[in-house]
Amino acid sequence: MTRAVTPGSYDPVTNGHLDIIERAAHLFDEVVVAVLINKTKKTLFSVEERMEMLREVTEPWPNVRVDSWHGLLVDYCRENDIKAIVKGLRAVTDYDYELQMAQMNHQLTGVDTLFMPATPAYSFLASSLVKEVATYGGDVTTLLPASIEQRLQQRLAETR
Ligand code: COD
Repeated sequence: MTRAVTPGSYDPVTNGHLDIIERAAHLFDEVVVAVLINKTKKTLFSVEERMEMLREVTEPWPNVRVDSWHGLLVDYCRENDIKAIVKGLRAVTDYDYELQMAQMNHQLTGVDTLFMPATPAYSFLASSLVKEVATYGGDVTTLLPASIEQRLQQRLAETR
């Protein structure tokens, strides 16, 4: 069985993330979408909320499951017999950072990272930008699944 992981913060999941997850689901027998827990990073949604949203929007793909992890990604891969990390690349700026992580991860355990070019329509898309635009009333309806957009608006209203 070929198994890959698509790690991220997913705070919240965007159409850009989903595009990569769907494409990975067509290439691997199983794809694990792993919410990586970084206690120093302040998030809008809890880990459980982010996982719940991911489960909801990845329902169309039966070979996709959602999990969370605190620690090194390479340890998650080792414990779950995962041989490939799949990352989306939006621009050259992503590449610099991602290349360094990919090389470090390979050096640590031999796990490989596969880069998928972002679909041009989503290449400007980042969860942080979506949150910023939505905070100031900008229209983000085309950037997220409808149910996620509703939850984002609700959370922003609660924190105002
Ligand atoms: N189009 C295509 N791909 C996209 C888009 C888009 N519009 N937006 C995001 N992505 C992809 C990128 O590949 C990105 O890496 C991934 O989705 C997740 O994005 P985010 O923003 O949810 O998550 P980040 O960037 O905060 O996540 C970083 C990780 C948690 C993946 C990273 O820090 C990590 O692997 N940490 C694990 C700890 C570890 O092992 N550290 C040592 C590393 S050497």
